[in-house]
Amino acid sequence: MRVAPSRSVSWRSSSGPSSRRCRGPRPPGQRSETVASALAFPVSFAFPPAGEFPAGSILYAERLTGDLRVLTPGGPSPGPVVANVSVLTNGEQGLLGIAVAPDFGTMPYAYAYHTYRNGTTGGAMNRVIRWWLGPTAPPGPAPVDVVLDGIPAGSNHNGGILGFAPDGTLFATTGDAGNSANSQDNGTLAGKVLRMNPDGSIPANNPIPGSPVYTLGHRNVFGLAFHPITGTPYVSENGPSQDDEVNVLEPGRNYGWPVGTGPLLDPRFVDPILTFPAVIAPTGLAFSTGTRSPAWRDSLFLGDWNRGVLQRIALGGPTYRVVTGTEVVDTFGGNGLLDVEDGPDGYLYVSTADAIYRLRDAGGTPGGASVGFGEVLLGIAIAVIVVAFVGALWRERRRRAPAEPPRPPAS
Ligand SMILES: [Ca+2]
Repeated sequence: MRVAPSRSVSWRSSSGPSSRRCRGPRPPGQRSETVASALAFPVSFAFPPAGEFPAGSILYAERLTGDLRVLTPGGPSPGPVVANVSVLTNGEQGLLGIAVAPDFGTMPYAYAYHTYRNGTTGGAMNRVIRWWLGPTAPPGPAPVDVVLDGIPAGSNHNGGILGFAPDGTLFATTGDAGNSANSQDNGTLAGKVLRMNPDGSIPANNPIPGSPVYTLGHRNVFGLAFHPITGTPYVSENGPSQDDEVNVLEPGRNYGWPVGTGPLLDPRFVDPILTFPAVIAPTGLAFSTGTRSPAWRDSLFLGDWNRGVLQRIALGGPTYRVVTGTEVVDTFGGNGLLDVEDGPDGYLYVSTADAIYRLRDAGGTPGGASVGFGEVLLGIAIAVIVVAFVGALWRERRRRAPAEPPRPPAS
């Protein structure tokens, strides 16, 4: 068993890349097209169902301002502010994660995880809030409704990713808040993955009665996704100077930090399904539902901050915990990746420090999929080439026909 050194991976921190750094326009990855640029650290984004916002809209969070903004098709970029919450932004703090309620059409709540100054302790703390974005909301910024409070904050390791499970419960990832002992202590919400009802109450079937703690032993989690078939949560996890991980969550289980990292082969701990020996600083995680790219269906997609790489992780085995292959899908170079999401239009989306991109599909057209503008243009181009080719053949045949020798009679 290895005891991990304490050196931390500093991504999103004030000492590392941040939105404060002056960046010029950067090209997207080779497989991606720009959805919106000149954004201010869109650390997390989500797709609200059509209703309060036009179909195809994207809600995104700005880490350093606490603004929730909306991109609408054909609308301005950056998008207008629809909600705001005050944030502390030391190190990796800020407005860190957002999610929209699964029943957003009737209950238009946007959920957020942010760092703030707690009035009682006077110190930094993380919490989960929600904003009502419905038409009946009073004028002005949407009021803040606290869902879960009391998550310890540090300058680094604040976690902050939100996601709704298929059963409608809300998951939140945290970090050890700079104190690794937190991760093995179920008396604190730091170093955990948390599960709650949308109103912040504790689900009756949580592993620890009355506690939002779902799993323990995490160092810092920036990626969360639910398997499309099993509904099981998967997370990406930042190791110290080695052993970044992808883990499958089992309720009540221990993922090892700080006792060790990577595969520990110890029955007390759940080993990762994938370990990266060198530090990549893993970030967003999403499953593709594959309506655009059948070859990607039910694959896991992982972004990272250090390399700016989006990779596909193919899964197999009876419970999809066996990694059957990995491949780099796109590279963004100096653009570290933040969030990765599967869009309602069937395309994968990623965000970097200043933009949101959409990935073109992996090839193959599934039945029933709508045809995009680019595909129509390609079809027209192919048709023009075919018509021109056939026409040229026909003219050539007519021109040459008189000179052709008579065919020999069939024997
Ligand atoms: Ca681990």
